[in-house]
Amino acid sequence: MAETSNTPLLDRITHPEDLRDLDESKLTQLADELRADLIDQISRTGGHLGAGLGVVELTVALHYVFDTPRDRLIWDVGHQAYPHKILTGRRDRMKTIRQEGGLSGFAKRTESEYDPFGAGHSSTSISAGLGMAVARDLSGGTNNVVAVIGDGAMSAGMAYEAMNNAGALDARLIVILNDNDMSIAPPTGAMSAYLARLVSGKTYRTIRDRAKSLTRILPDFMREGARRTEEYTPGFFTGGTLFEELGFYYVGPIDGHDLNHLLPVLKNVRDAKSGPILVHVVTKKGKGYPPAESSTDKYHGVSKFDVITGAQSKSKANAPSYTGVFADSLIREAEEDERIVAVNAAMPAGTGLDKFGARFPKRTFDVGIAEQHAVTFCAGLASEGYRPFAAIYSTFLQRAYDQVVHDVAIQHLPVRFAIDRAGFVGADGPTHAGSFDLGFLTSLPGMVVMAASDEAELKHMVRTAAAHDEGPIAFRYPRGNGVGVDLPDRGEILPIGKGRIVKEGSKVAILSLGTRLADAMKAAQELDGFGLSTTVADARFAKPLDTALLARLAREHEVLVTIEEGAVGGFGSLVMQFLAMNGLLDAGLKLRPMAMPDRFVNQASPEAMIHEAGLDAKAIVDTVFRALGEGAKRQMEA
Ligand SMILES: Cc1ncc(C[n+]2csc(CCOP(=O)(O)OP(=O)(O)O)c2C)c(N)n1
Repeated sequence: MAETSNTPLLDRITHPEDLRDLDESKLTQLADELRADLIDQISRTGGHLGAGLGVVELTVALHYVFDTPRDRLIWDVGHQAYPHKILTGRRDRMKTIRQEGGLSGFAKRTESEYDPFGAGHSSTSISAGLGMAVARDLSGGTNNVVAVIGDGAMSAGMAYEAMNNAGALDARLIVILNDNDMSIAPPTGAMSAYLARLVSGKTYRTIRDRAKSLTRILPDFMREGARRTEEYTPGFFTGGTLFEELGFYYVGPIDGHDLNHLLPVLKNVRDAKSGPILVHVVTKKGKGYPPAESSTDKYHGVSKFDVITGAQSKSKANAPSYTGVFADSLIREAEEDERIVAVNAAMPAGTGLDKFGARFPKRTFDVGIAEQHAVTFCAGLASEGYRPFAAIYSTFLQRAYDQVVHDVAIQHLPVRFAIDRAGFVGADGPTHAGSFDLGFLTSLPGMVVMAASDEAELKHMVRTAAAHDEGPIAFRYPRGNGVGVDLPDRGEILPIGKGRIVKEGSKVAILSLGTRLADAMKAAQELDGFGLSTTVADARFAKPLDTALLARLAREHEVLVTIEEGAVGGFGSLVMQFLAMNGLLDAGLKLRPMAMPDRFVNQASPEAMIHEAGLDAKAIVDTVFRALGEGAKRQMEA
């Protein structure tokens, strides 16, 4: 189709080079079109919306001012990078975002040269950017490095570790602090209050009074920049902030939705030839889409929705979510025991602790995106006789591993780890899959590790954890809804290290840990149908192992399959170790430990990921037949 003057600007842009050909006066129109396109696209697919809406103007301005991809642009977390994807050659594939074979919901190196660094977890961008800046300097390069980080992500220690290092190295690095005064939930903590004070101008005013004298010691670019920028940004000032103390030039706060503010400031910092600079940009999460702006979570993550009303489609679940069952069970226990306290790291709704917090506000702590601190904070609480539950997704607990080892496990402190999103999580893909917790927790001496096979089991495990004061204890459960079993009013205390037989058989045994139990039962029925009498057991505990049960299953069956939704090196590996060391493999038991494959599985529906990983009922049946020999199935079928 021929281009006319009515052709939307966005349709003329495939890459940022096209954007840079536009006259500056056209950029506001482009931003408006980009915002409308983003809303339209995400209404059809679902995904992260609020953060992207908040950085539309910033994205346009960054690609206009900087020479991407030569200049490196790093998006922290990457959930706000959808507008960036639209402007960097991926607009036609936005309809595939977060789906099998489609675009990732985060920045991803393998997806585009415009994504110089992948993410999914927060607060990594300044460190990565500093590495790139130092690499550039070592190799005599001249490109810019820009890291965009949110105020929520700024609550994590890693951001400060990076700034501390950047200040000392005096590296030429630009950090854009995208301050929308929101994390996934309203932000918590002193840092958030500090940023709010900067924006409201209380700190600013005193500093501004000093600003004129400060210009004497500013580098030339800042002096000129300050003079020019003040014409556009009355809030502009420099000097005296926390960021300055860390060795950054601080510029801001500036209005992140006004290109007349953004463009001159970004040009100034681009042309600066000095050390690290932090530009404090104030934006609104959900900007420009009223249903997002007015909702409490600013449409952080949405399912498909109606653009006119903003109404999101709801999944029809017949069973409660695991997260909900965890929250209800913990409330039930906390009613009986006032030493129970609950801690989350910027995920109150995701972990269900918003509900717990409504009931027990004084016993609930949202520590910000600070998983490491959350764990040691819990260790401190436990050391004083409290019963802390650290509710952290499996994937984010990875970040706090040393704290789990050093502060909790070595001191035998009874911290309870409620590990949500264990196993595949679907659309968020490999950065968010809960793959490794079984491996990294079961290797720790004294750690008790449970996995719930259904929502009633989860209830039991919450109670068991509450009652366990002998040392640390963890229980994992998946994303999504339970299987629909009846729920008791209160869970039971499970005997530590004891599994349960769910179905008796004689030739094949399937020992399942966690939610693979339903598929294990399905497989068993199929195997029974082939005349292979199959036992199914629910291990409940990955640690300590139920050694009596293991010995029995090993002695009384020809094939023993273990299955878990976790990486190699977890439950099955422990079982194998135990059986081998106790001579239980010597009689020829055909042991088949089934776990996730040794590669990162890309996003798809959780079922598709389980299939892809070879952990569904069919894969169990196939594994059993392979164990019994090539001809076994044909023989059975004959
Ligand atoms: C280590 C880690 N913990 C938790 C999360 C979950 N998470 C994703 S986005 C987000 C909020 C980020 O807030 P902010 O940086 O201000 O970005 P915004 O969404 O407000 O633009 C959180 C907590 C994460 N991605 N990584």
